[in-house]
Amino acid sequence: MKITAPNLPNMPWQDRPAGNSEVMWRYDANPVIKRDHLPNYSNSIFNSAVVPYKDGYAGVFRVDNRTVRMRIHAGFSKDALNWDIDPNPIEFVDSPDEDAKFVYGYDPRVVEIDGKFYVTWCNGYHGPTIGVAWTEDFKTFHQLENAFLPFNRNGVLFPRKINGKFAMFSRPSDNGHTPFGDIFYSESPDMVHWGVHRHALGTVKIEKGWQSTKIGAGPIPIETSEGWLLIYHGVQTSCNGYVYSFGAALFDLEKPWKCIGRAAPYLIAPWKDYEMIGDVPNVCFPCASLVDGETGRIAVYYGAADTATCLAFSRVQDIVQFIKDNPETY
Ligand code: BMA
Repeated sequence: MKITAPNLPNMPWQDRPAGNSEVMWRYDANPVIKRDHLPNYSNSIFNSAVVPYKDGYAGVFRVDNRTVRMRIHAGFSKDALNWDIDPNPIEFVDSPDEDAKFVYGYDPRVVEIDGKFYVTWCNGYHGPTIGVAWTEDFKTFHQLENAFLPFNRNGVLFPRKINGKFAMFSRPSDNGHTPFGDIFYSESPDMVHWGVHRHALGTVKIEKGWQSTKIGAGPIPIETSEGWLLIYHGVQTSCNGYVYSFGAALFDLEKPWKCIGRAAPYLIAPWKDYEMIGDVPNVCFPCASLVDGETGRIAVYYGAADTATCLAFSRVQDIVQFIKDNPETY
């Protein structure tokens, strides 16, 4: 299987522990970024995005500060484990208009497309919608128009143009703790005007399972010869509230709104104390992954309990096989 990703021989990695047969396993030193990483400032650092940058890594981090307001901060790392996060939030420049400025920021994603790094995040505009900006150095961030009408969350760009257009998954929602939600696909000629919307993936309502309430795209989709591999979160409504897990699906390379495979079981669900205990209990929320194109090693960055940032490992080939071996037939 061919994986379109750079070679990252120095990316974070741990072999599957002896005796473990799970498709995905956790970093044994989780959380990799703790809630108090920015002393006297951060309340929590989670649902954050990292990418390869120069001879190391860069990232955009969701930092809720101690007024518990949601901000996004840039950061750099040599090894993608030890992060130097700017204590000051990103201040966007060039916002096209008063009506398209940064209001708040959460759940960022980052992707490199044709040499520019694009950031999408949940921005405020009469409720949540998808903010978009670009940077070349993770110091100056140029803001573009919000991609969609409110309410929307989980805007996740594809890593290349598809049929000549930028492409994005998103999840239309409401203004609250949305109790519904499917993943849609949209395209744009210019990163400003988005249209040609297609329904891509729905919830699985049967027996109130892990992805029965709502779902949302997670890390940037990974291009493989078998299709686009998407890791996405799914939410179940339990008698104790929402439970956020994550799983995997494959989409057609040319028509990425067409799902060609989806695993019925989740990859990771909140089992560990640091996923079950925190500001919002029972949340595993993936926003980024690093993939080594040569070996297929993947490190998924996910927010744990809306408090800290964690890592889990697998191989892209193994996740694709897991989808094939455990198909959701609903
Ligand atoms: C979602 C977002 C995420 C968060 C999750 C669980 O609506 O706000 O940032 O991780 O809820 O609280």
